[in-house]
Amino acid sequence: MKTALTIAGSDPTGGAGMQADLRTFRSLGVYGTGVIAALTAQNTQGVYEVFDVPPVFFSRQLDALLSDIPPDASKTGMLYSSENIKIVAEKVRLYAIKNFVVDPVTVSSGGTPLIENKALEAMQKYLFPLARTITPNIYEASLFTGINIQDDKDMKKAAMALKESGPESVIITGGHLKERALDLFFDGKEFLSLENEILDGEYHGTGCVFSSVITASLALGFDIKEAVVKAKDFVLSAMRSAVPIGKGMKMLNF
Ligand code: PXL
Repeated sequence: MKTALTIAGSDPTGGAGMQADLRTFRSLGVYGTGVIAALTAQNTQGVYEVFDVPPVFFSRQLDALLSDIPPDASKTGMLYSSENIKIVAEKVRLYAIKNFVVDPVTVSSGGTPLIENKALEAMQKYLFPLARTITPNIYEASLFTGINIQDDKDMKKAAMALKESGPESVIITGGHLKERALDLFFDGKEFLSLENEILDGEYHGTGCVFSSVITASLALGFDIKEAVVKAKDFVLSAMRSAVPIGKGMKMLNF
């Protein structure tokens, strides 16, 4: 059986973070393993507190797991600290991790920071160059490039700028673009745009599930463009059947 590793934060609601990543891997027939980088106290209405796993223990988790189960693909989610980011970079090299997907998680849907301010630079400098692909949303792409993304032209500029940071490819997810829901893929040569109708309401965990479908698809041997198309379809259908489990945001259903 193919295996995929998620290195991410815990979201007790199950809608985002490690819990959502593992559920996504499972639903695609991939065996999921997980190393926790941070904990959150949250529900469907918001994130109330964040606790990052101490670097020494974080490192131990990765060594124990990776010396035993080499993943066919891996992804990162909420890593929180620059120390933890540097540890991930070190282990990706040490264990020759392939199909490494970086979801540069920065804030929760409600606006709570899920990364230290000073760690943004570390993420771009140490993790982006190791990545098969990175999956920022429009907000994150703006943050990393300084480009205020308003339309598809700005998205292309940001994708080109992000490619310069060293990943093999870039996927900017544009569910939050005004009036359009557009995802843009760029591999340094060609652009691929995928558009769909805007769905009303607030959904929790779309970014985590999107990057997890990409990761599981790479583990299964699909190429990156096939993985992007699968991820878009998977998230859309999970949004269409989303369920109001708690009092706040709807949860993806798949
Ligand atoms: O959706 C981004 C995200 C990632 N990881 C964790 C989260 C969230 C959003 O709340 O809680 C742990």
